[in-house]
Amino acid sequence: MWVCSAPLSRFAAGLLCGIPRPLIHIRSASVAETGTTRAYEDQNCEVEGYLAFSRARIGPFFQERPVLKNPFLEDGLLRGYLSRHLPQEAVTSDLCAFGERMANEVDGWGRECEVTPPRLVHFDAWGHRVDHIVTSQAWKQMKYISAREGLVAIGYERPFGEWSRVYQMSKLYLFSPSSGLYTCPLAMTDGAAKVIQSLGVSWPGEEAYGRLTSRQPEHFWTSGQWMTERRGGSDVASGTETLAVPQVDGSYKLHGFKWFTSATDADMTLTLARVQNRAGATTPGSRGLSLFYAEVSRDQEGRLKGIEVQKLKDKLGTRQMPTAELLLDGLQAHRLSEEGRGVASIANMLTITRIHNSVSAVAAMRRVVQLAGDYASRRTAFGKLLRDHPLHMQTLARMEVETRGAFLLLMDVCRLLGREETGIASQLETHLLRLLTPVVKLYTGKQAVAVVSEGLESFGGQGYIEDTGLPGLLRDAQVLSIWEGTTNVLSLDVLRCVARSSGMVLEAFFSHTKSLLSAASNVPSLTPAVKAANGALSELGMFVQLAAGRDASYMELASRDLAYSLARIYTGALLIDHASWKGASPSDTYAAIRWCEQNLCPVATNQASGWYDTDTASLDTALVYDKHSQAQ
Ligand code: MFK
Repeated sequence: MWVCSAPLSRFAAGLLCGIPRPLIHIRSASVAETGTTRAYEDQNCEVEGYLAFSRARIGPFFQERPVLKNPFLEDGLLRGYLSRHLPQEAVTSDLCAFGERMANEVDGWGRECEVTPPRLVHFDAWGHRVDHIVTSQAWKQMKYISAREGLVAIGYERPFGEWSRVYQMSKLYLFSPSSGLYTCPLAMTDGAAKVIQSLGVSWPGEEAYGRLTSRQPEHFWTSGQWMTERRGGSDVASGTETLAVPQVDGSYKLHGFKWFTSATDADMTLTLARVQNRAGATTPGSRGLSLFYAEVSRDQEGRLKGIEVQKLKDKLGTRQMPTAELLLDGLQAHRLSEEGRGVASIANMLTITRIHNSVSAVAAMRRVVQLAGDYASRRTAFGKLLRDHPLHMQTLARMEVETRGAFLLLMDVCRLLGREETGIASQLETHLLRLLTPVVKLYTGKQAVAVVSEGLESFGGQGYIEDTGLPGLLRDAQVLSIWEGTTNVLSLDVLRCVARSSGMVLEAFFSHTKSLLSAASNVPSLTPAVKAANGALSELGMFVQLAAGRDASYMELASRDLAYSLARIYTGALLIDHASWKGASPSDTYAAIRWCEQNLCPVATNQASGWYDTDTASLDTALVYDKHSQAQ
């Protein structure tokens, strides 16, 4: 207990020696006794004889901290969505217990992963090259819990049939913000299992598949996804230099340089390389790439076989996770795909990792909204709690609307994935899944940065302080729009799938969105939202008609706005659909209305303003490189 003693008072007074003495009067118990901010404020009254900045004057200063509560119980939309679509008691009780673990146990490990980042030991004490990536105990715990909780396994055991992916991703969504970025290796592990499964589970991938989908921690493996080389990560077709040299036993030796490899402590990897023919020649471009499987192992001396870890990357965020530059110097590997079918074969992995990316994005938004809401119920400013300031609540409500929309978009893609994997997806649903996978990834990746940034601001200066754990949320969010395809690369992927399907993916989009909206058209409270979404859908239809006659550069300039329009309109329809469900809350309706008040179809608006016209590209370039100054 902190008390003001008379001797201390006299000592302090003696030290002052002529300096004007502040007046402090202590009339209440200490903060530690009462535990309230109010009591602390009462202390800052007047008492004679204290130094301006002595301990007694400053007091045991503290602010209320936001408390992480069970993220399952705190998330009304998640629980509403599940009670509508997957109401099984086994799911609810598992997610509730898992959420409890997040709040009481796992979140602390996640913090430990952040403050104890991995390090690379190149040589042992005797000069032997070992290339050990040393990770924290907490990081290892994450691997253990991932296996035990079936965070990958659920997607393959399929305990709830077509809804198993929704269940798995809901669990990952609870795990992600507390996981110390362990969701990254899990994304790649899930993606690798999916690729092996899609190519047929047989040698050499058979054992790996069993391990990737195992619930036994000692058996469980994680996988890498080594795609990015020195010449860049987006243009895989021309950037991949790694050579695959055939061996007499049918295996290959890989020689190349992987420039970004995430979670490099993985047990195995999938990677792309160019098969060298007998004359030493390779096929350029995408058609020269094949998909390989390699295990990461050590020789008897402890050296990595066929791999040298050049360095660990020094990154803005995701510091919990080892990201390395690797020299592949004769790494033994097995070809999984047909020759030249590498990109098409790894595309299954990209679909899965892009959905995982969206899980992390939406989970980051949800986490910051939850913490900000909790803080607003504790923190007083200008004489009242933050939650009693309407402008503050408006800001949090806008974040909440973004988060809800993103959540429903994500879950719908998980639903579609589950239907496709269980063989019950219609042609329309298969098209929707192909179209919406890049859309959900690019849109939620961007939203996450905006919402998490706004969330940090809602804590005032504390949001900028490292040991609150809050800045890490923003740093980690920033990668979500970069890896697994940047916003622009994914916007072009949207165009590519429209073209390759001869527009069928768009037809599926229009058809399904219309049916969602017409099902809700008899709900009076949703009328403004339905009207806005229908209007935006018509605008999009007109844009598509007009764009049919335009050249590739017009479409390229429109592609990002097109992807945003698809995301906003479809999400609006999902919010409306959810709000029209009989178990929905008034807040579900309010969120749907608020979402649909924004510009749902920016591609139509910007098209009308001439943003994609022929001369725009050169004007954009001139603007970016403008060196003209009035002063010259
Ligand atoms: C929190 C968790 C987050 C996850 C953590 C993961 C950490 C890992 C970090 C990384 O590894 S980041 C690096 C990830 N790299 C990328 O995402 C690459 C970005 N670039 C692209 O996505 C390009 O669009 C692509 C490399 C795919 C373009 O390559 P190509 O060779 O020009 O593609 P092309 O010729 O259009 O398509 C080749 C085949 O693939 C076609 O099949 P077919 O030959 O049968 O017609 C395409 O249909 C198919 N394909 C391409 N993209 C596809 C696809 N299929 C399905 N979905 C797609 N998205």
